[in-house]
Amino acid sequence: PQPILLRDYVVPAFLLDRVDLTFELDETSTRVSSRLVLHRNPDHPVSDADLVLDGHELMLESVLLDGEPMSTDRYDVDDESLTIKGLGESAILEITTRIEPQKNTSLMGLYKSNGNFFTQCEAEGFRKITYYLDRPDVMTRFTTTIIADRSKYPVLLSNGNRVGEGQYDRNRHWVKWVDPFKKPSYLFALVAGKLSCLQDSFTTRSGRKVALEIYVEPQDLEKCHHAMESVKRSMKWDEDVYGLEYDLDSYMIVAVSDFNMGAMENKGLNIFNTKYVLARPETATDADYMGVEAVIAHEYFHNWTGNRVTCRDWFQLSLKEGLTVFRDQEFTADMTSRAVKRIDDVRTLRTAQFAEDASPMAHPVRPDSYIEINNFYTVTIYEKGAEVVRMYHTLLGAEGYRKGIDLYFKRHDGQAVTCDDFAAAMGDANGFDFTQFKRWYSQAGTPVVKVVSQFDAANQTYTLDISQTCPPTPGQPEKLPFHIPIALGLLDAAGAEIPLQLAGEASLQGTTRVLQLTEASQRFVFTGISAQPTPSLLRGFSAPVKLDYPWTRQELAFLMAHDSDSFCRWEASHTLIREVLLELIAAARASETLSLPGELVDAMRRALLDEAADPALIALMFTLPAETYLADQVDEIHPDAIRTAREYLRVALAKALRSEFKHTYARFCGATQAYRYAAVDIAKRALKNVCLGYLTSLDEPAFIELAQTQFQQANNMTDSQAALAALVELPQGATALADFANRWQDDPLVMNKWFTLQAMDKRADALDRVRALQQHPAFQITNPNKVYALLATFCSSNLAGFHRADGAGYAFAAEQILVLDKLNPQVASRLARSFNRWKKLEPTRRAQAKTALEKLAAHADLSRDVFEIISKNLA
Ligand code: HT7
Ligand code: ZN
Repeated sequence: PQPILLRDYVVPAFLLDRVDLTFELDETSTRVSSRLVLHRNPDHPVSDADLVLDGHELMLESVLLDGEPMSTDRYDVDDESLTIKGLGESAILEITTRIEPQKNTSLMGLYKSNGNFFTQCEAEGFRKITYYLDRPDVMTRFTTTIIADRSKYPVLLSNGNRVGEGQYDRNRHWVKWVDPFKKPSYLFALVAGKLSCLQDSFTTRSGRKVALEIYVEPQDLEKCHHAMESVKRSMKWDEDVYGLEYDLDSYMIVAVSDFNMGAMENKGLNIFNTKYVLARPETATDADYMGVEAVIAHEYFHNWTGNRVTCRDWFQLSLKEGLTVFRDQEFTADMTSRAVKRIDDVRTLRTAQFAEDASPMAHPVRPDSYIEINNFYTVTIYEKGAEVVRMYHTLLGAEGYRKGIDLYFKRHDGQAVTCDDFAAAMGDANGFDFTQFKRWYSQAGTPVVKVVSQFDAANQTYTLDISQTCPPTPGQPEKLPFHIPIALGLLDAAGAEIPLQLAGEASLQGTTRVLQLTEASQRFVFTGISAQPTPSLLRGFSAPVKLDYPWTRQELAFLMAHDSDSFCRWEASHTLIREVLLELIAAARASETLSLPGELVDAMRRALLDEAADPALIALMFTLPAETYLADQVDEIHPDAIRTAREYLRVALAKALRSEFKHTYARFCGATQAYRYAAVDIAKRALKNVCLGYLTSLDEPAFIELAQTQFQQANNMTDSQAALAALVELPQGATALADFANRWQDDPLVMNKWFTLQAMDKRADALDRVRALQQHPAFQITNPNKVYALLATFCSSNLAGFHRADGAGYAFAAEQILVLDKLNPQVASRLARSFNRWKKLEPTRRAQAKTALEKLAAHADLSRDVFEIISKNLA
């Protein structure tokens, strides 16, 4: 397959005035009739260009031009397109195709799930429904009529407003929808089936009443209340913070259990993975509740950042995704705890995105080529893209950022635009030059920022020499300096913030400063500093970089206790633990005796006993970095050494702080009796369950009993899952797992947790367990959630299990990838990414991984999705 290049972008040859669609849904095949009203685009460089409509896996029945059947010599059809030659300035085309949704396992286009019909059109799924200009810069108004059996499909939904309905023939009914807003095809949606609806309403600040409807399978209706509250909170927040109101009369959400991603922002008709809609305390954890709220917000926010203003082409994907993730992150920060949210996001960024940036799949936030666009819904586009938007906010301040956003909507409402257009609006609204800053869009890789400090007592100055480098990434051997905002503060010996003044400034300017690093290296001199301070650097994680500063362990412990920036307090603990773990990994590799440094124990003890601190923050301090994150910190990956070191630290901390963990567990044990989804309660549960995890690692009967009691008595899934996780690898685990499965066998989302816990099993036979679990009646390979819960978790997160010394993990992954590739290439390609670290493995495993990759590459009929991942890994 040939890559698509950004530099080849050409405006469309034709534009659409309107499109009318009619769907006749049926069990064996669906007929789709489309009426396209089109005209030539005066901006296209070729004045008599052919009309090339995208289409894939369609059966063409007829083509009419201006009401007359077209003779077959006036058009060409191949696997990817329908080409119509010799059109004039304008035309009306009527095209009828047949498709077979019941055979569609890719979950792109129109497909069936549990007997109901759903669509997924982003990025290029609409071409699996009908021939069309399936590109985001072709925006038009859609009218959709759906005809279907009334008893099997009582609910018929599409975008916009319902304008008519009636009986079509004896068994079939119809509903007609009109979407008043121009949109690209990727935002089209259709749903048909037996669904129940939770209804509510929201009155916008200008006084319009919007009907809110959540559609789910009937048994799930009672699990939708949290989602509904989340919709209302999102609508209110977008009005308050961005001044943006909802624009249709109704906002519909439909939940589906077979879905490749989290959710989809189709205009007025969002389609969601059930995982991000359904929640009640007994079945959903605190993390699930937060996930529902965040994804609902994310999709709702897309109504403006994505739908009203969309992307010109798919290279600009981060224009809508990075911006919308930043918006949902800030929403969650406002709804819960800002510090905890920031730490969570930074952990994701470091664990997943920094890893991607260091892998053969590294790409810029605005890629300049791709083979399969579905492979570019990545942590780089989403999470690093959000960091880029956050940096505009940091550089401009809240007010300047809002001015830029307002100008962006004023200029581009109803348009399909680029990341450059966004940067221009931000710059023009504030008189700020973002020329260099835009390198964040074009250069891949994680910059390393090195800081060297010097205190001069005689002159009372404190000097920071800050330099930046960025490692090479595929196709980009050399990088130019980035424009990096570095927020920092200085603490005096008592832990108080020092007011800051840079040389050349007339006055003190606050205690947190944002320095702008634009050169390869720069010097910043603070004046009026009378004693050696402790620097608190990269406050709030002000840029997506790796920071290199030689703090001593004492300084890190000091920052943990005193920094006024909560993120940096946590960061200090993380740095301390990472350093200790890296030493332990080296010792484990050398088969030396492992030992726990006293400074770490003391600092962690102080943190645990600090009753004034937010328990959520303490819980995060005690959450050890993931094995995969540690794998990215070493030059050569020895999975067993990483596991040995991490497990040693866990048990050693448990032994050293046994009574403190016991005391803290008891402190919070009864503190959250009746379940409430509230930040204070979530924090208490988090710390209590962290303590339980450490205590059970001691393998003492009293603590195992504690976990068993919690497991049996829990009235919420957070506590139940935490207790099960604590037990799962112990002899008592088998009974607990069986009880859990027995209770929840009919709840697919809960069973996903059961699969995930077992996929993470640290015992040597994890692979055999995973293989056995594939035979469990609750596992279906056609359901993406199940594949992610069991197979992807094992291959991507169980470091030592997947990277077994005998290579069996690689052979297993390769076998599953081939099976999945025939069913659902997107899911197969996600699994293929488990090989992304292979070049850093120790030699034996590296050779085995390479063999597995080469065997995969030898299959001539791989999908573009899997081909791209495998070929880039082998390049
Ligand atoms: N914008 C949505 C992307 C999406 C998607 C992409 C490819 C294949 C399936 C998909 N489902 C959803 C999700 C979002 O970012 O909001
Ligand atoms: Zn999105």
